[in-house]
This record gives sequence, structure tokens and C-alpha cells, in this order.
Amino acid sequence: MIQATEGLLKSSKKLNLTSQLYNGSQFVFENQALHRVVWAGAHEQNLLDFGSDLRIVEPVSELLGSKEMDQLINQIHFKMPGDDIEFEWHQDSQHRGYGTADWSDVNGTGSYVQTLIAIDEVTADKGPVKFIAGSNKLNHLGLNNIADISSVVDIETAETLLMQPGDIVLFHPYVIHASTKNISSTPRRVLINGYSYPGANHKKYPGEGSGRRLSLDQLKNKKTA
Ligand SMILES: O=C(O)CCC(=O)C(=O)O
Repeated sequence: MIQATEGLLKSSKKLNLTSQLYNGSQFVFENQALHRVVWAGAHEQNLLDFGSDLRIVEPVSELLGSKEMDQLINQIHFKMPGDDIEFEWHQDSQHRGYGTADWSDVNGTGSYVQTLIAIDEVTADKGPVKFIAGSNKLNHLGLNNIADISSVVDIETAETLLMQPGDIVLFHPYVIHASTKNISSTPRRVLINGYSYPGANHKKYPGEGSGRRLSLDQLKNKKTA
């Protein structure tokens, strides 16, 4: 994963800080910095291999209640020293398009699982993700339309997730979370893979091959073959 992120970073230098599709992946720059690479495995195949690794797909399948799933996200988030990247309080359901024609909650429990793997150690000064425990039970709130989040939840109760390289967190599309800037002197990179229940998503995500259908049984057979 480290090699892959270095490959992406090297390619990003050729793109003049301009967001664009390059080698099948969508490079996104914000505030003069590489913010994220969407469907990063088109450029760096091993990231797609991680995205179909049984150690991820099995628990995701259990949470979704389906042996089949559509992989919507295979993304690297960069937080390099001094780049000021942060993520406001949100639910991932917002980014999936809940409440619009882009999404149907097919399994009735959110139909989506997000996973985040730490590539670097995530210490308190590297902008760790903070979660509001239990907020997954609040349903989709449309936080982008709520001016003051404290009218909905007490952000003082947020729990900070410190991680070792290789640690993974799996989370519900309704759990409210955020992350602050990396104020350390070393990078914080994470690989994010996201999976939806078949039929839930109606949107085409950027990147060559995005939205691929994964089958737990097929992946298991491939592994034993
Ligand atoms: O990369 C981060 O710090 C935030 C990730 C996040 O908010 C997400 O995956 O929804």
C-alpha cells in the first residue's frame, strides 16, 4: 500500500494541481494539495487486490447480509504535513446520495459499509477520525442542511480512533464522523474501500472499473483453486 501511494503521489506531480482522470483514477486536488485519489486501483492494481481481499470482503458481506456486493470506493486519502486537509462532520450516506434518485436502501439497514485501513500510524496529531458512538442509530440526517450540528449530537462525546499501520475500521453509513488536520511532520495516508448492497446504488462513480460486482463465493473459490 505504501508503494502504491508513492506511485500515486509521483503521478500527481505531473498534473499541475488540476483535478483529472489519469490512468483510470480520478486525482482530486483541493487548496493546492492532493486531497484524494478516487478508484485508485485503476492506477495501482494492488489496491484493487486489497479491496477484494477476503479479510475485508467476509466481514463486509456479514454486515450487508449479502454474499454479493458492489464496490463503489477504492480511494486513498492523503494528509501530508502542512496540507491542511480536514473532513467536516458527516455521514457517508450523504456522499452516497441517500434521499435522492442515486440511492435505494435495499436491505433496510443502510445498504452500505465503509472500511478504512491505516497505511501510516495514526496518532493524535495526524488528524485521526473521530466517531460519535451510537449515531448510526440516528438514520440519515442530511447534515449538509443542518447549520449547527450540536443541535443533533454532542460532538464533545466523539471518540478518537488511533490506529497502527494495517489496522482497519468498518463503519455504518449513518455514523457521524470527522477528522482534523495532520499537524505532525509525517504523512497520514489511508485506504478506503466502500461496498453497497446490490441494487442500492444508481450512480456511476469516477474511475475505470468502479462499481465492480464482488461475489464472496467466487473470491473464496479463487483462493482455494
Ligand atoms: O480520511 C479521513 O480522515 C476521513 C475519512 C472519512 O471521513 C470517510 O471515509 O468518510
